[in-house]
Amino acid sequence: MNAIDTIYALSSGALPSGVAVIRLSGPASRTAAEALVGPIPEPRIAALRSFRDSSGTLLDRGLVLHFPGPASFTGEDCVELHLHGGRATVAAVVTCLKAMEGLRQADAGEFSRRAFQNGKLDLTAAEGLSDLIAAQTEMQRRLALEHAEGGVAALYASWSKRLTFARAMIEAELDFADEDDVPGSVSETIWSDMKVLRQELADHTQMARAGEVVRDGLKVVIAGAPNVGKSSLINYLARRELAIVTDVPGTTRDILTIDIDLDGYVVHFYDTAGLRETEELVEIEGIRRAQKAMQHADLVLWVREAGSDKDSGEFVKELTVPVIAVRSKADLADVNNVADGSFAISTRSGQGVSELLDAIKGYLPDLAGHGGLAVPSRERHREELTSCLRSIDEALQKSTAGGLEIAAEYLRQASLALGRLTGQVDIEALLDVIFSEFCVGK
Ligand SMILES: Nc1nc2c(ncn2[C@@H]2O[C@H](COP(=O)(O)OP(=O)(O)OP(=O)(O)O)[C@@H](O)[C@H]2O)c(=O)[nH]1
Ligand SMILES: [Mg+2]
Repeated sequence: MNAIDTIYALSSGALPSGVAVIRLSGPASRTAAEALVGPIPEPRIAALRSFRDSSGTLLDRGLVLHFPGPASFTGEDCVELHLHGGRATVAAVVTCLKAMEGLRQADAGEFSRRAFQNGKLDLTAAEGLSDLIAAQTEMQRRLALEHAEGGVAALYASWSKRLTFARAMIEAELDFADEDDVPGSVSETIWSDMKVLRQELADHTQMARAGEVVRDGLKVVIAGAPNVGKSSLINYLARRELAIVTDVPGTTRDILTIDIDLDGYVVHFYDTAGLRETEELVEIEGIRRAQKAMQHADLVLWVREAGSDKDSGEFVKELTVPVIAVRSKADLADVNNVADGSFAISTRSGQGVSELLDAIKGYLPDLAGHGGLAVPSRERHREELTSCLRSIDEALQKSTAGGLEIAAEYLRQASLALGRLTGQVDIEALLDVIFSEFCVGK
C-alpha cells in the first residue's frame, strides 16, 4: 500500500478575502508547515509566523495552528495556515506546498472523507456537514447541523446495537440451545424489543418526506390557462421582471423558477406555460413541460381570473398533489376571498398575496412535536430505512412461524441496511456481543 498522501486545500471561501485558510492533513503536514514558517506552535495554540519560500523570501505573515492526530478534524496530523486572502499571496504559498515531496492538492470532500475513514464521523454526519455548507435558510441550517453533530448517527448507532444484540441472542439460542449454561429462551424479550424498534423506525421513516422538503425545498408550481397572470405572480414574488408579461395568451413557454425563503424554509416557485388546446409546436412542448412540473410538484397554485368563469379544470382533475385555487386580477373584479375557498389576489395592488403565502406555509413540514430535526433528509436515507423496516417486518413474521434461522437472516439484512446508512457495516461487532454477553467459552 502506498504511504498516505498529505493533502492541502484552500478551505476558506472565494478570493480575495480578508483572511484565507489553507488546511493541510496527513503525515507530512507538520514538516511541510515547518519548511514554510519555521518552528510550529504548541498544539491547538495559534501563533503569528512569517511565511517564507525556499529561498527565504517573505511571502506573508499570519497565524499557524497545529492539530496533531488523532485529535483533529480528519484524525490525521493537520495544520491550518491563516494568510491574507489575496490571490497572489495564496498562490505563492500554494506554489511552495505544491513543490514539496508527498504533498498534493486535496480532492473535493477529501478532508471529510478522511474524517469518515478515520471514524471521526459517520456517513450521515458527513452528509450533514456538506449540507451545512450549502444551507441557505434557517431550517436548512438547523437540519444540516443536527446531522453534522451526529443527531441521526446516534439514533442509528443505538438501533444498530439493538439489532446486533438481538441477532447475537438468536445465534446463541440456535447454536447452544442444548447446553445448560446458556439462558433459556431469550426470544420473547428480543422479539418484543424488535417490535418496539420496528415502530420507532416506522415513525422515523415517516418523517423522511418532511426532512427532504426542508433540505431540498417545497416545490410550488403556478399553473392555469393562458393570460391569467401566472408570470405576473412570479415576478411579484421575485420583486423583479423575471418572466416576460404581455397580454398575448401563450407568452410563457419555458419553465422559470425562483427560490423564496418562507419562515426559514426554501420554497421553489415555478412559472409555467398557460394550459390550453393548441396546434402550435413550441406551445405544445411548453404545456407538456408544465404538466410534468405539476405532477412532480408538492403544491399547485391553480390560477383563474377572478372575473371569469372560464375553468379549464380538466388540467388539474387528475392531479394527485394538493392544489390551492387562486383568483387573479382581483383589482378588476372587486372580489375578496371567495366562497369556494380560493384566494383572490392582485399583483397590481398586492391584495391577497400575503394571505396566499400564509396558506402556502401550511404545506411546509411541521417538525414541532417531533423532538427536533433528527429526521432523514435524503432519498438515500429513506431507501435504506425502508429496506431495514421491511427486513424487520419479515423477521417478525418468521419469528412466529418458527423459522428462527430465517428470522435471524432477515435481522442481518436489517443490520446491513443500517450499516449502509451510516457507512459502518461491521461484522466483528456480532462476535464481540456473543462472547461478552454469554461467556460461552468459560
Ligand atoms: N389588472 C390586472 N392585470 C393583471 C394582473 N396580473 C396580470 N395582469 C395582466 O394580465 C396579462 C397577462 O399576464 P401574464 O402574467 O403574462 O399572464 P400568464 O398567465 O403568465 O400568461 P401566459 O404566459 O400567456 O400563460 C398581462 O397584460 C398582465 O399585465 C393583475 O393582478 N391585475
Ligand atoms: Mg406567463
